Amino acid sequence: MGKSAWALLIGLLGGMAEAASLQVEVRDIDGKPLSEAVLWVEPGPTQAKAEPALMDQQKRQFKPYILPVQVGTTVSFPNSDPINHHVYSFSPAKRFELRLHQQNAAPQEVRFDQPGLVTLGCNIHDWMLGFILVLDSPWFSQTDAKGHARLDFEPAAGQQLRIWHPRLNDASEAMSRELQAGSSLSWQLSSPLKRDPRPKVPVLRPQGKGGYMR
Ligand SMILES: [Cu+2]
Repeated sequence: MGKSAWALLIGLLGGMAEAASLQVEVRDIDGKPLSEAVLWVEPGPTQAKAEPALMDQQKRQFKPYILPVQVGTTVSFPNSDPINHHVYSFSPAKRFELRLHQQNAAPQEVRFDQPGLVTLGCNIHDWMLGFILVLDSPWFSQTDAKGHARLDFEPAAGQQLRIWHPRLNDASEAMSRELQAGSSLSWQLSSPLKRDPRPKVPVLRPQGKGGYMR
């Protein structure tokens, strides 16, 4: 094969994005599985499809509690409760407020165009707390009840696996790891988890004809 043919072949191979899949298991310092932790690989491609996502209001709580999205994602905020919510964020990555009226009103949408953590609250229900983690990568996943997550990504030099959860002690170990060749990774945290920041949700009290209080 001539020199130019080799160059062409190498060029073709280099251009082929080979997908990899990584199984991650996250455990706390006591070996208990950590669920809902967000894991992602960065850097990722800047241009990738950002699929729409949903942050619902259910039983006077945000659902899901933690929502990872890629930069550029439009998140819709439906209201599944028969009462109003007044959702807000003061986070620098995205400041907004939404008055969500009773069930069946068309959901409102917010586009998240900057990476960062967006903390959600509700002006009517002080205990409501939720997070939208806006990531500069389309390669993310979340741990299940067993602390397991599967990440699909395209390997490249210099990539890191990163983790976020509201109970992680970010002052401690680096919240990122070099990605090593291999298909599974066990990540045991080396410092204790912080307290769960979620305030207690008051017990629902029926009022009148089956409605809620507030
Ligand atoms: Cu509310």
